[in-house]
Parts: sequence; structure tokens; C-alpha cells
Amino acid sequence: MFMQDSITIPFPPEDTAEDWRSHSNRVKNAFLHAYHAYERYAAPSDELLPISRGAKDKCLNGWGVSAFDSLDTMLLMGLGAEYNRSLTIVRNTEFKLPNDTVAPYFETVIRYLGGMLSAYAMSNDSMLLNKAQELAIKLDPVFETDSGLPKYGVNPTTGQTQGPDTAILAEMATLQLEYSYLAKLTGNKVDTLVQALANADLRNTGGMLPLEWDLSLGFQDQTGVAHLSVGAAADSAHEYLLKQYLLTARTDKQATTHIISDLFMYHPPETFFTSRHENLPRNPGYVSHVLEHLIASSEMLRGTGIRHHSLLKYDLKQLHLWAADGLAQTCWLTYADQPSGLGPEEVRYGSRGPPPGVGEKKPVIYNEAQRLRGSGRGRDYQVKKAEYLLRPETIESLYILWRVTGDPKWRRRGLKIFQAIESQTRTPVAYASVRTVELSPAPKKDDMPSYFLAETLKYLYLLFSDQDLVPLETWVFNTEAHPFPVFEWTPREKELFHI
Ligand code: DMJ
Repeated sequence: MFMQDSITIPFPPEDTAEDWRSHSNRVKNAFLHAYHAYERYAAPSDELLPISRGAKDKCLNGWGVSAFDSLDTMLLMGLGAEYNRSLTIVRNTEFKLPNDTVAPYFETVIRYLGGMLSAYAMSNDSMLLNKAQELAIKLDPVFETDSGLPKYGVNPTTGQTQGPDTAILAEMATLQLEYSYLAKLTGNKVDTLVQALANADLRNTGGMLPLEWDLSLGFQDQTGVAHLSVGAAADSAHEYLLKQYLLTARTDKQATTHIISDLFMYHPPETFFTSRHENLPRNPGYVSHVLEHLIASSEMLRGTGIRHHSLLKYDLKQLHLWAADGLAQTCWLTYADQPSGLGPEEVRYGSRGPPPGVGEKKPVIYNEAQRLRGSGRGRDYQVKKAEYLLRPETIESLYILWRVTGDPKWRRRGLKIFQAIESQTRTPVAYASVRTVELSPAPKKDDMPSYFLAETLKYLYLLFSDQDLVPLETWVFNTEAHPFPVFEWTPREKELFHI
């Protein structure tokens, strides 16, 4: 027996503008609750331990990543006092590390560099631009490889780089937005990535960027084995292929092919789901049927130039909207299905059963016996990793769909998720990740990643706000939700930077 075969979500018929203003204020208060605790117990260390009231130091360089990551959220929320205090942390940071440690390049770019550049775009404070440049110069040795693709990390004091000879796609290819915007501001082009990607032989991957890249040779499909995915290790690289195009006023063209045609399981026009697809020697074309929380960003579908021949018969704009709608619906259901109202880190879909549809499917909440059995009637998937790490991707998709379609259902779903965050993750001190979304109350974990301040609360605030604070036509979010303004390259810059 189901605890409930389906539930009716008790939304008021129409929320008033006043209701939404009060929801956005509650998000602002949530941010203040979390950030004040970070300041009190952890700053200028990296992150707060929201249960033990301690500091997580040196997890991301130990320079105060929560402060850097929060800058533009504070500007958008109008939190002047907190912003000024976090600027002091930025101003005093020297970007140094002991000789035996390295700054992880990807995380340092998206959180530190992205945070400073976005706050600069909103404030015009030259201190932020100078600091961003200082950091970029210290990270520069990562590009000293034969292919020009960046190494995993670098010691910013000695310039010594570290990392395997094979790079992971997301970690080496999520930098174009930050570096293009920095180049636009300073006139210094430092990004060798685009050329290295362009040199890759992608004939056997259908034009799609694979997961692993050789740092000497770039990608050459010598073994015939290529892993293709839009999940962890690849997600933000695909996101940036599209966003680079959007950031540069649609002049810097790169195609994201095959994501819809190969990684979405779909039966037009009714159903589909996302999955990881791997070409393995003994099992070519293997599809893992795993949907990761990290995949849930439908931003990557917005206005892209997908050109796969099997899709040509469809109106591409409609196709992308349909896919984004279905993906967001699927991801939202993984939240609504749980007793906690929060979404799990990973779920696995059956390979034979019906795929989750894009229609108005109702949530199915299991009782304890069904949960322990791991399956039951009415759901198309099993929870594979049950934790919720305060991640933003589903909320980000709801926000983008709200802005693109104006359909209030996306906003209401975001509100349900915010209510779940408030009831399940709030601690007397701040907010905490949870160990399993399948129990309510959900057992908590002593962890509050900086992206909760940078992304999760920012997207909720923007979703509920009655003003369009970050118009999507003129701003592009980096993968850590730091918005950069859209710009055009001048003919001189194109010549200088070989664009
Ligand atoms: C963030 O740091 C970024 O969104 C990144 O691209 C992926 N992981 C986290 C959020 O889940």
C-alpha cells in the first residue's frame, strides 16, 4: 500500500504579488541566518560547519570562499553591511598557499574569480577587478602543458602545478566565461582552451566532447573508448559551450551537439529522460540510466544551436523548450516524491519500464516498507544516492523556466522546495546538508557548501522576486550563479584574440 497514491499540492489558487514579496523576504532572511553564522563562527575560513558551529578551513584554499562566493548575492539582495564586511576579506586575501598544497583550478575559477568578476560587474569597484587579475595571473601556470589544456591545480606562490596527465572535462573546460569577460575588461587574453578544444578529433564521439582528455595530446580517440556524459565531471563544460555563445552577444559560436539526440531518452513528443551514455569496448552505446542532481540545469538547453540531423524535422526552439520542460518536471518529481520534499543526489531509472513523462505526473511518496524495499508501484526510478547537499540545479531550472515561459507552476514548485529547505535543513545556527531525503525529519550532516549562498538562495530569491533583477537577455550566469554582462567583441579584439 502507498502511504499516498498521489498527493494534491495545497497551493493557493493564485498567490498575490504581496505573497511573493514576502517569500523573497524569507529567502533574504535565510541568507542572513546562514551568512551571519558563517561570519560569527567561521570567517575568514572557507565554510561553516552548521551543526558543530565550527569552521571548515582549507577545503577550498582557505581564503574565505563563502565570502567571495556570496558577494553578488548580497548586492542583489541589497545587503550593504554584509557586503562591505566581506569586501574586507577580499581586500586582505593574498592568494598564497603553503608549498605542499595547490589551488584546484576549476573550483578557484568558478567560485573566487567568478564571484569577484560578477561583483565588479555590479559595483564597478576597481579593487575587485585588480584582485581578480592578481588571482588569474597566479593561476596561469596551469596552462603550461603541451596541449594548452589546464592542469588540475597550481600552487599560486611557487607556480608549481599538480595533477594527473589526464584531465576531466568539467574541470578543464569551465573557464571561458570568466576568462572572456576578464579579457574584455583588461585586454589580456589568457585562455588557450578554445583552440585546444577545436583541435580535438571528435569524429568518433559524434562531435561531443568526451570526459577524459590527455594533457599532452589533447583528445585523440586512439582506443575507441570514449565516455560521454552531461553529469558530474562533464556538466559545466557543456553548459559553458552555450553560455559562451550567449555571453558574447551570440558571436562566438560553438555547438553542443548530441546532448538531446544521444543522452536524452525520448519518444517525441511524449516522453524522455536524461542519462549517462558510455561507449565501452564490450558494450558500445551503453546507457547508464542514472539521473544525477548535477544534470538538472536546463539552462544548457536555452537557445542552443543543436544541429543533429535526426532533430532537424523539429522546430529547435520548441524542441529545446519541450526538453527543458520535461527535464525540470522529472527533477522536480524527485523532490516531490520524497517525505522530506528534497531531491536525492542520484536516481536510477529502469531500462525496460516506462520512462518518466513530461506530462503532469503526480508525486508518489513511499511508506517505510516501500522505501526499504527500494521500489514500489507508481515510480519509474530507484533512489541511488539519497543525500541532499543543498544543491541548486533544480531550482536554477525552475527559475529559468519561470523567466522563459511565465508559467506560475515553476514558481510554486520552487516555493515547495524552499519550504522543504526551511523545514528539513535549517539548524539553530544556519543550514545543513542532509544524509537522506527519504526520511522526515531528514538526518543532517555538518556541512554547508558555499554554493548554497552563491546559488541555491540566489536562484530562490530571483524566482520569487517581483522584479527581473538579472534579465536573461543581458546577463549570463556562470556555473556558480555569478552573473556576467553580455558584451560584443570589437573587430580589434577579434583580431587580437584570434576569435
Ligand atoms: C557548484 O559548485 C557549481 O554549480 C558546479 O558547477 C557544480 N557543483 C556545485 C553545485 O552543485
